[in-house]
Amino acid sequence: MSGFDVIGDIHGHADHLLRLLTKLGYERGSPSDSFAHPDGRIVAFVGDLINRGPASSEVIDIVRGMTDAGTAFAVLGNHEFNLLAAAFVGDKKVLKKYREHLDWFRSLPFSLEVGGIRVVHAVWHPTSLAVIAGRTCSDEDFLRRAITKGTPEGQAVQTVLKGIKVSIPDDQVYLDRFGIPRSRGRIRWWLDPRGLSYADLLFPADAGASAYSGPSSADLPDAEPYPSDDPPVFIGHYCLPVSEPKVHGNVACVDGCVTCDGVLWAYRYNGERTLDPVRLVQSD
Ligand SMILES: [Mn+2]
Repeated sequence: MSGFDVIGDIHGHADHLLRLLTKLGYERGSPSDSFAHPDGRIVAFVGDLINRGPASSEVIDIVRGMTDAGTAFAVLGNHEFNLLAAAFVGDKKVLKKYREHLDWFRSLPFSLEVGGIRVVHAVWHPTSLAVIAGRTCSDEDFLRRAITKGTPEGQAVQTVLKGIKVSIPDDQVYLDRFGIPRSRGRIRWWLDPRGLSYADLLFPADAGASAYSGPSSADLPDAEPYPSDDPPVFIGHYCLPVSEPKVHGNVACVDGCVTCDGVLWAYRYNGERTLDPVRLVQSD
């Protein structure tokens, strides 16, 4: 089997993507001019190709070129989904540069299971994935339901693309990396939350979180811990600081927040069942 290189949220930073692909050994080929690896390796993109950075169009061109050529897969991120939701309701603020790509975004899957790995933007959540199995936003009726609050499809998409959140006690409310106060925090969804403190559970780690108190099971009715013998799963989404561990057994988050820290991350996967942080690669 040739391996996979899983690349984190790019958010319009085409320069980092180009440097990372080159570092990983991908080369621009002919005649398609898209990137391919001489050993047949395949890239898996975890979603959130767009917004924040200066060159979203160039990022889309590179990723589309690779998926068209069969040298990459991509799943949908919450930024692409929000764009599709805005376009669907006719929001005039949808940027012109994205309009020609809407049908392609609509065709992207929410999750992938290929070659022994699983890829999803935020949470591998079996109950939610069962609700949206085989569906994409190309299905207009599905998209309408997915952007409607209170529908099973809407709830499933929220969980899979945005994470599972827990309310944080008032005295632990914190400012996130963008300076936004957070009274709810994303959790390490792969863990069994029973008996864990807020410090154990919040992802990324939150310096203000209590190591002595944690949520009750009733606060986390949606938690579905990830079995340690299930296939490796790769996620993006969590905007992890450089110092935050990214590999947790058979779960790896490759989103190191290229916008905040100027680093785009990848994981070089070669068939191992337990993931190893030495296989993480950073853009230079
Ligand atoms: Mn993101």
